[in-house]
Amino acid sequence: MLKRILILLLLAHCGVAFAQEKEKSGNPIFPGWYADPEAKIFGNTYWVYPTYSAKYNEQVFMDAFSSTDLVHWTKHPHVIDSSMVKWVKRAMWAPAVTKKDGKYYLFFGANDIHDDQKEIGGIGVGVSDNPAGPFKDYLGKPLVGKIYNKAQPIDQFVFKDDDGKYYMIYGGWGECNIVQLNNDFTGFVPFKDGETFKKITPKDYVEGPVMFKRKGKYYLMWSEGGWTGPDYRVAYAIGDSPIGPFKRIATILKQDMAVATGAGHHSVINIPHTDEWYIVYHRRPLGETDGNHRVTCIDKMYFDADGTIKPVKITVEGVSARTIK
Ligand code: FUB
Repeated sequence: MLKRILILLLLAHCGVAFAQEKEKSGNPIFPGWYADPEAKIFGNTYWVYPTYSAKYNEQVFMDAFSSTDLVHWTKHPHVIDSSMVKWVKRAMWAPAVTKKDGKYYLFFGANDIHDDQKEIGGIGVGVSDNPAGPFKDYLGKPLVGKIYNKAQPIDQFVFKDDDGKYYMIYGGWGECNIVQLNNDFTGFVPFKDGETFKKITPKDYVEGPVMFKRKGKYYLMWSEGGWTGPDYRVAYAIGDSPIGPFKRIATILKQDMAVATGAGHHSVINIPHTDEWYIVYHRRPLGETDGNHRVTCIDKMYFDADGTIKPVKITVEGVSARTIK
């Protein structure tokens, strides 16, 4: 009898431990090769929009993932694809999603253009009534189809300032531009000095810009190194306005030889009305060398009292369940 009670107690204990373990997201947060994750909060739901990490000719769609607690994720297949955007042929990269006036806009890079005289491609926009899509082609052509300031038109990020202005920060090939979007996202508003495509490239910038505001300061983050290699990483700067100037401060995300390599191209989420921050990024499992074998992960991001960002500890276990009230 005593033996049976002990076994029951042991099983109950294992059950509790298992349940507690389940309350962590784990890393990666969902299965599959997915990179460049754009994490957003719409209402009480977290959304992640990643690049489908495969050969360029296979990158003709994007999936999205949603969660109400950061632990359990639901896949939304093909929220946008090349059947919805006729000029897209390949290399759909790095979605950036924003909500405005009840509509959801998904900005993406496509076709990996190198010569804007001969190729059609660059940064396009999809629009939907639902964060799960389907996102239809908004313009019928790229929003940015030319190369300005030597920045490849890819890796766009949309930032809304407190005054209601929307900015797009973008650029590959080691150059970063900022533009102010017009009211209906069909074009741009020039800056006060007359410039439309303003170069704000910080030292060592490669691609994957992200901007957010905290305590009145503008944080510009970006990826450095080569995305197919192990030392891909994220660095940042702090400025007093969206156009900077931005002086590189430090690397805050990088490989950990005990956990994963190539940690980079990220986004951040801030739980509304709190100072709780998460970083959502891709990395390569230990031992993987295929450039496209990238997985989407989440960890906590913390600030020091002076506003600088603490180096992120990348983990296997991920983060605890966090619902939004
Ligand atoms: O995923 C395709 C490309 O890889 C992105 O546009 C780059 O930022 C790099 O992450």
